[in-house]
Amino acid sequence: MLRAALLDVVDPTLDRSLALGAAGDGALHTAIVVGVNGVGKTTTVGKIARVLVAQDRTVVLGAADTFRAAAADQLETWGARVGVPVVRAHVDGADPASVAYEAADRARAESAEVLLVDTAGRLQNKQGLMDELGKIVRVVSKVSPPSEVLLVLDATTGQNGLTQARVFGQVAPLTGIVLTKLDGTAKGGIVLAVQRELGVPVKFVGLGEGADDLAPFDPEGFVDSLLGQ
Ligand SMILES: Nc1nc2c(ncn2[C@@H]2O[C@H](COP(=O)(O)OP(=O)(O)O)[C@@H](O)[C@H]2O)c(=O)[nH]1
Ligand SMILES: [Mg+2]
Repeated sequence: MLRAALLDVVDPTLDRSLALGAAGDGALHTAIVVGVNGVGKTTTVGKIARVLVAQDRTVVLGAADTFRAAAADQLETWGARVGVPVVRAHVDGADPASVAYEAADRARAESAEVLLVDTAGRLQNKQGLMDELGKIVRVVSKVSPPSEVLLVLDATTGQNGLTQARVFGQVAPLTGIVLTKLDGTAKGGIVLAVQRELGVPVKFVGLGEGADDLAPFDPEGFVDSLLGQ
């Protein structure tokens, strides 16, 4: 009965596919990845790019975490690994929104099919972060309104995951959740509450640090793992 009740909460009927159009549809589709520091945003961007490349789609990455140069370096490493171009700031501390815009502009100029924008997640300055993310969404929307805004949550997060969801949900309508670090001992049960709070599904899970360690969310497997089966 518990298993059935949990499965009901997870809701296996939700559409968990990425709303990024179809190969060859001629349009540019944009996804923005948000979440607090260290949850796995940059890694997730790299992994999603890998999935898209495997589907023969052309991808551009935007490094809109300009706070630390290392963040753009990390995304560039992912770009090289999966074979997609990365647009990054020319100077340290550049405006994240202008980098995001430049990435969108390049994606459009190159007739790329998907733009993935990586962002910073310093929650310490909530208003600053919201302003920054809001501006990123606005400028990118001038070129290609994001059809996905993915919230990345770390499976080790507890109740704070709900706070994160509320904060980021105020910036832009979130369209999906990525639950990372599910390869560890944490089971990530908080996503059930987050999914209900936001009304959007968990779409992917992160199962490691490698390029292929991203999997579609499996409601049954998730519930069984929660129940220790
Ligand atoms: N074990 C594990 N580690 C992950 C996963 N996703 C990301 N990481 C690691 O978590 C750390 C932070 O990831 P990063 O993408 O830089 O987080 P960001 O600050 O949100 O961009 C890095 O060491 C990643 O390799 C995952 O699914 N499993
Ligand atoms: Mg990052």
